[in-house]
Amino acid sequence: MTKPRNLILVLGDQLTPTLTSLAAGDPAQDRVLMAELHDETTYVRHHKKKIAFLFSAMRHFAEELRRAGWTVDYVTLDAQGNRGSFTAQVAEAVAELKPERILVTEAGEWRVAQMLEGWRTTFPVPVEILPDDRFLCSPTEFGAWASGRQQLRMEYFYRDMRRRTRLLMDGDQPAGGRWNFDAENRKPADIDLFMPQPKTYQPDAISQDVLALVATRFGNHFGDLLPFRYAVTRADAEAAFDAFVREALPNFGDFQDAMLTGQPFLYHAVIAQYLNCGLLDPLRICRKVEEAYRSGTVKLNAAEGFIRQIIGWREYVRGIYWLKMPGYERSNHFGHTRPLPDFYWTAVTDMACVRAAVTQTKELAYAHHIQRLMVTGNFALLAGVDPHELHEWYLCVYADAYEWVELPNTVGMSQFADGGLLASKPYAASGAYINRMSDYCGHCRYDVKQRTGPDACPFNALYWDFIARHREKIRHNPRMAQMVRSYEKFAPDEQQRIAESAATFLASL
Ligand code: FAD
Ligand code: DLZ
Ligand code: SF4
Repeated sequence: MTKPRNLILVLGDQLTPTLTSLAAGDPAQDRVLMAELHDETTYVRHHKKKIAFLFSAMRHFAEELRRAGWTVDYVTLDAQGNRGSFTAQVAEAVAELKPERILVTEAGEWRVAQMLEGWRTTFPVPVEILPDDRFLCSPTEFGAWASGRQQLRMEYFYRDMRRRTRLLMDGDQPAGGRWNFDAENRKPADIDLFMPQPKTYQPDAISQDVLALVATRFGNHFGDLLPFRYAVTRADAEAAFDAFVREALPNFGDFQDAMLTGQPFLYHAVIAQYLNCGLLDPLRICRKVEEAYRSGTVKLNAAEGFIRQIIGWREYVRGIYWLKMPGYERSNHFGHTRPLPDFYWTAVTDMACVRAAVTQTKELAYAHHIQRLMVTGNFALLAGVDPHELHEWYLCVYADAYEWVELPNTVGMSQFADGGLLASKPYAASGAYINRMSDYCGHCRYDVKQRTGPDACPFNALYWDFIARHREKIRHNPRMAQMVRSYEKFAPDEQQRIAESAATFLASL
C-alpha cells in the first residue's frame, strides 16, 4: 500500500527530532514546513532575545532535519512568501504542494491548539494532530489524576511521577527514605568568587543573521538583544546542561531560594528556554542528575530538588493549564485591577530588589524562580495588579515563557488568582522575607525594618494592607489565619498608618 504524502508542520517549540509528527512521516516523500511568523512574535511583544533565540534555534533545527534526510521548507520572517500566520502559511503550502495529509504534533498552547482544530474543517485534506510525548504526563492522564480530588497538590502528583519514572527510587521507596528535601533548601547565599556561571556561546553565522533581522524588525520590543550568548543547537544545550551538573548542581538545593546582587543565576540551571523549545529532553536530564547522585558527586537534596522541579512542578503546571483552559487566564480571585507599574518595563524604581530583577530581565530575558515569585510577583500581588496584565508581562519578557507553563505560575502560584487551586496559600511576603533570602536591602534607599512612613520598605505596609483588604477571603486558610489575627491585634492607629502608607506609596506609582 502506498503511504500518503504528508505536509508536516513543526512549530517553533517543537525542535525535537523524535517529535511524533516526524516519527509518523517519511523523509523520502514528505515535506516539513517551519516558519518565522509575525503573529507568533507579536501576540505578546516578546523580548528581543527570546525571538532571536527561537529563530536561531529553529534555523539550526531545520539544518539538523536536512542532514537527517528531510526536505524542509523554512520560511524566514523576511521571505517574500511569508504569510504571517500558521493558518495562512499552511494554506499556501497545501495549495502549492497538494499533500494528502497534514501532520502536526499538538500545540503547547490553547490559542494554537484551537487554530489546529479549526483546520480540520477549513483545509481540504485530513489534519492529524498527534500527542506530544515529550511530556511525562498527558493532559488526559492529568485529568484522570485530578478528577474526584477535593484539592490538587503538587506533592502527591510528584510522588506518582517518581513511582512512574522510577527516578530516585530504591525499590518502592524514595531514595533516602523521604520524598522531598525542600526543608533543607532555604539557605541564603554569600558572595563566592568562584560562583559558577552558565556556559555561554558566541553567535555563529546563522545567529548573526537572526540578530540583524531582530534588530531591524523588533527594535521597539522590550529588552536588550546583545550580548547574545545562548546555545542554539541541541549539542550546545546538552553541553550547557552537563556544565550545570558538574559546577552548579552540587549547590542547587541549598541555595535554591537565595538572591544576591549582581548574581543573576546563582546555582540555577538556566535551561528552561532549552527544555521548553525541545532542545533538551526532561527525562534524559533527570536521569543525568540521578546518575550524579548515585555516583556521589551531588547530595540527595540537590538531586531531588532538581528532579522535583522537572517531573513535579513542570508537569503539574502543564496539567493544570490544560485542565482549566480556556478561562483560567481571566482568573482574578482578589478582584485586582491596578495597571502594571511602569517600572516593570523601565526598572526605574528605588526598590533595590525590584530594580535588580527587572534590570536583569531586560538584559538577559532571565530571572530565577524566587525573583519571579517573591520580588516581581509578590509586589504585584501586594499592590493589587491586574493578574491578566501581569501574565502578559511574564509571557513577554522571559526566554523560557510559553503560556502553558507561564500562566499557571503567574495566575495560580504567584497571584493566587485561581483562589487556591494550584497553591496552598498566597505567596505574599513583607520585606523581611526578601531581607532574609538576599543582600538587596543593604543597597536599598528604603529601610526594611520600618513598617510605615516615607522611608519604610514598601513591601511592609503593602503586605499588611493586603492582609487587611482581603482578610475575609484568607482568614480560613490555615496558613494565613495567624497573619490575619496579628493584623487584627495591631492598635487602630497602627492600622491607620499602614493604610495611609500603602495608599501614599500606591498613589506614587
Ligand atoms: P532552575 O531553578 O534551575 O530549575 C530547573 C528547571 O525546573 C527549570 O528550567 C524548569 O524547567 C523547571 N521548573 C522549576 N520551577 C518550575 C515551575 N514553577 N514551573 C515549571 N517548571 C519549573 N518557567 C518556565 O519554564 N517558563 C515560564 O514562562 C515561567 N514563568 C514563571 C512565572 C512566574 C510568575 C513564576 C513564579 C515562575 C515561572 N516559571 C516559568 C518557573 C521558574 O521560575 C522557571 O522555570 C525557572 O526560573 C527557569 O530558570 P532555570 O532554568 O534556571 O530553573
Ligand atoms: C514563541 C514563538 C515565537 C516568538 N515565534 C515563533 C515563530 O515565528 N514560529 C513558530 O513556529 N513558533 C514561534 N513561537 C512558538 C509558538 O508561539 C508556539 O508554538 C506556540 O506558543 C504553541 O506552543
Ligand atoms: Fe526590597 Fe524593601 Fe529590601 Fe528595598 S528594603 S530591597 S524594597 S525588600
